[in-house]
Amino acid sequence: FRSLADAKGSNAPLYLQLRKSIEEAVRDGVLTPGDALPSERDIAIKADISRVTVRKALQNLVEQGVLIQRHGSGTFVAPRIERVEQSLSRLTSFTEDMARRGKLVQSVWLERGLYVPSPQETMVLGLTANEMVARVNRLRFANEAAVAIERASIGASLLPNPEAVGSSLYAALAEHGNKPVRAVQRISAANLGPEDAQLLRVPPGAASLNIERVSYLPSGKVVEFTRSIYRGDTYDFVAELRLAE
Ligand code: 16G
Repeated sequence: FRSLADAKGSNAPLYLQLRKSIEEAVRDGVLTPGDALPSERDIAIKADISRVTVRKALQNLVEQGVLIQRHGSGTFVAPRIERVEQSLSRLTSFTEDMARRGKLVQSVWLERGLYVPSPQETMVLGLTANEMVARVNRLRFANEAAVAIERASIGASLLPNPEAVGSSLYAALAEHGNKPVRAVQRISAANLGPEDAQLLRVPPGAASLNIERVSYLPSGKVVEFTRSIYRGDTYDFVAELRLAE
């Protein structure tokens, strides 16, 4: 960061100069994923600029997904996003997919509990009169990188206690004998709004793949209606196609 002191006098605002020098250090491999940055105070002293300026530059880089902040332990270079190939011909859960790839799965709860269903949930899930809906909304991580936002709705008769869902929704459904065996998915491209972008640690407007999944029990009853938002720079969906007869 010393070079910043030398660069003083350049026209660009100081926080942008600091941002650029950190971006270059990451790009050139001087700083690698997982590396801890010095404290705000140390950077401010070394670069001879105010802490407010340092904070602004770091916050900017957190918003851009270059850095991550962990409460209490500091600022780190964000984990590298590795693209994932995902089959479109097998019905699997996020936990199963990531475990197969040897990735660490983590989730942060956004919302979980029993709610009065929306008309769309009632229709898609075929809820009975007065049946509540279990909502299991999560931000999902693979190897510490936020990769997807998932909002799952399940009829309360199939998942009466959403609070008890542990790390895997499908495992919780299996415990009730309600694991889906078939699903229909719709995939569409979109651009992330500011809130979802912030959750996924990418700039607003970044590309996403939005996936709706409706899954079924062997009886044909709908189990799950899930809206997922995947980072556009993370997933390749792959399917095997056969010649139409
Ligand atoms: C997958 C499914 C999602 C399902 C979740 C269960 C897609 C697009 N979505 O992410 O519908 O709810 O797996 O994962 O594939 P879990 O058992 O790890 O909670």
